[in-house]
Formats: sequence, structure tokens, C-alpha cells
Amino acid sequence: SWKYVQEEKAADMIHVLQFPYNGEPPRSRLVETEITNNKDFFIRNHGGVPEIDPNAYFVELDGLVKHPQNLTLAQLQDEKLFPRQSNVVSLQCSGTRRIEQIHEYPGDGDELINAPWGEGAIGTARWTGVSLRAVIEHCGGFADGADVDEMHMEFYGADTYFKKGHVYNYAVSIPWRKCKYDECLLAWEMNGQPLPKIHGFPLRAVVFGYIGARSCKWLTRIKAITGPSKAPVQMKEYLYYTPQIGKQNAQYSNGFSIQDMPVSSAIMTPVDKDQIVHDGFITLRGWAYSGGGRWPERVEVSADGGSVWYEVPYERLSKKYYHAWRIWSVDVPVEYEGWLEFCCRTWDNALNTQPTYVRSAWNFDLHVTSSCHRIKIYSIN
Ligand code: MTE
Ligand code: MO
Repeated sequence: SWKYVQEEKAADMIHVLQFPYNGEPPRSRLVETEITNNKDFFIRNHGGVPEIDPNAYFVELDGLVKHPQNLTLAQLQDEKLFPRQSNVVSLQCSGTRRIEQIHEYPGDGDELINAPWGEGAIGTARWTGVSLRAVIEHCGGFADGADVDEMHMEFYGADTYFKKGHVYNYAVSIPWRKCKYDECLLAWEMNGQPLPKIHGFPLRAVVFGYIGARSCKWLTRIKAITGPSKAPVQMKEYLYYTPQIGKQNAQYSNGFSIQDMPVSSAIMTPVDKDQIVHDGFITLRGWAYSGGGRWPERVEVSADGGSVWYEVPYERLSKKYYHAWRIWSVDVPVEYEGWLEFCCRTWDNALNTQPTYVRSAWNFDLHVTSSCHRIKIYSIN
């Protein structure tokens, strides 16, 4: 992976895990732009980066489709066969902000195999490719007798990974109903560039509003199956447990499989433990996101741990997309000197907001840290 990290990523990426390679950009840079530069986009890998020859490449469509077939890149890119689709979409790893859950109950979660992400395992890009719906229609739809309501699209990546003594192939699935309204792209372009190798070259899935794990990179096969994939990434990872479940009693059947991402946000500048000299106002800047086709409508911040809240002025929220974050900034009045707890929370268009504390939603696999983001800063007035 190092070769690709060096070729394709910014030199100051924060290396969260070395192998498999996981990295996130420096906090302040991530919120400088609404569209994340490719070299600053976080990377989440289960294994190594497979080397794929684009000229020999095809993706196999099989399982319960009427006409199984292999499609080359040239075929997918032929606009006479498939209309091109392009969308601004955020991808968020469900591990974002995991470090806060690790700090809450150190040693209680499954942290040995889970990367200690900060607030940067999220990014936004304009992805271009074809809708998986159009590709399935090109295959004649589903085979006779297939139960369309139960159909899942199973994605296979070219990579393999090693976990707890076994070697696995990366495979996940999403329900067909997620694809029906063009919310799953098979993408070969990221911000107008060919997909970087580390982000899935030559072709990846981009599943809007779902956890990043379903957006399979290095796609080699799409199989129509009944019900969710039986692969370990689908069945044993990305499960959400209640806070009562811990090391002693965790069983896969206790958790449910995470799909839509909930509403969440983070303060990216200043950062935790900063000392700030100011004259009555401190400017905060961050991101806010909601999955499942919802979007942030309101962002609030507090300079006293959540007693008094200030609303981010609407004109300081970046443009609304259906499937992407909004970058925000706000000047908060601060009278006091010394250590203060700043926090932020977001409301989405379905009026969902964030849990108050990390412990309210702590879970054994340490996924989806969506509680109010809290930092301490030292105020010098
Ligand atoms: N696809 C394959 N083939 N292998 C992987 O390890 N990781 C998934 C997903 N797709 C993964 C994958 C996870 S958990 C996330 S969060 C996203 O890719 C991250 O996408 P990125 O590395 O392009 O940011
Ligand atoms: Mo992820």
C-alpha cells in the first residue's frame, strides 16, 4: 500500500493503521473545501491494494439476473449502452470518531482490530459512472421466479484480507431497493480524475447514504442473490450492539447490520487542547452529515458543554446536496478564560439529532460515534 499512499495521497496524511493501510487527512484541511481533494480523501482498506490491468478488466454480472454477462470498462463507458451519471456524494466510514469510544471505556471494545479513527474518516467527491439499476436492466432484470423484494446485490472486491487467522475475499451486499432510484453508482471517476488505485481503480461501487463499507472498491463481480450476503464483512463486521453488550457477552446475533448513516457532525478547527487568544469570539469550523438521503438542516454549537447553544447562521452552511455533508463555520461569543468545553450538534431534515454523550451510544464494535462532538480549548481573552 505504501507505494500508492506515496503516489496518490498528501504527504501529511495521518496514518491510522499501517497494514492494512488506513489514513485520514489533517483536521483543518478537510473542511477547507466542500469537495474533498482526491489526495486528502480518507482511505479505509481491509487488505492490500490489488493491481488491476484496465485493458483486461471486466466486471462479472451473475446470480439471479436474466442474462448473466461480463462487462468491460469500454462497455460501461459506452453512452449508447448506459447513460452516464454523476453525483456529489459523501462517503463516511462507520469508524469515524472511534477514538472517542475507545477513550470512554478503554479495553472494553473490540479495539485491537478496529482502527482508532479521528474525525476525518469522511470525505465528499463528485463520482461519475453508471447507475447499477441501468446495468441490471441491461442484463434483462432478474431471473424468472426471483423474489424481487428480497433481492440483494452482492459486490466482490479483488482484494483479500487476513483477520483472526483466516483469509477472506472482500464481499458485501446492498438491497436492490437501494439501487432502484439510482442511489448506487458504479464509478470510474472521482472529481473528474480516473479513480485513484487506492480508492478502487478501475471501478468501485458508491452507495449513497450508507456506511462506507458497502461501497466496494476494485469491483470484480456483482451477483444478484436472495437476502443479504453471507460473507463475513456483511455478517460479522459492521454490527451495531447496545451499550450493555461487551467482551463477555458479544455474539453476532446481538448486533444488527448498519446501513444508513445517522446524523453527525464534528468541529475540525480549533482542535482539542488548543489555546486560543481572542477578543470575545472564537470561530469554529466543521462538517455535518446525515445518511439515508437526509441532510443537515441546522447546526448548533455550545461553548459551555451544551447548556447554551448558538445556531450556525444558515448562510454559513455550505450548499445542500441530498447525499453529502455541509461544511459550516460560526463565531461563538466567549467571555471566560481558561478551559472550556465546546461542542456541536446537528439536526437533519427528518428532525433527528445526535446523542448527547459518547456513552449514550457506546457499542462493542465501536462503530458510528455520532454523539455531540466535544473538544476542550483554553481561552485567553
Ligand atoms: N472495498 C474493498 N474491496 N475492500 C475494502 O477494504 N473498505 C470499505 C469500502 N470498500 C473496502 C472496500 C470501507 S470499510 C470503507 S469506509 C470504504 O471502502 C472507504 O473508501 P475509501 O478508502 O475510498 O475512502
Ligand atoms: Mo468503513
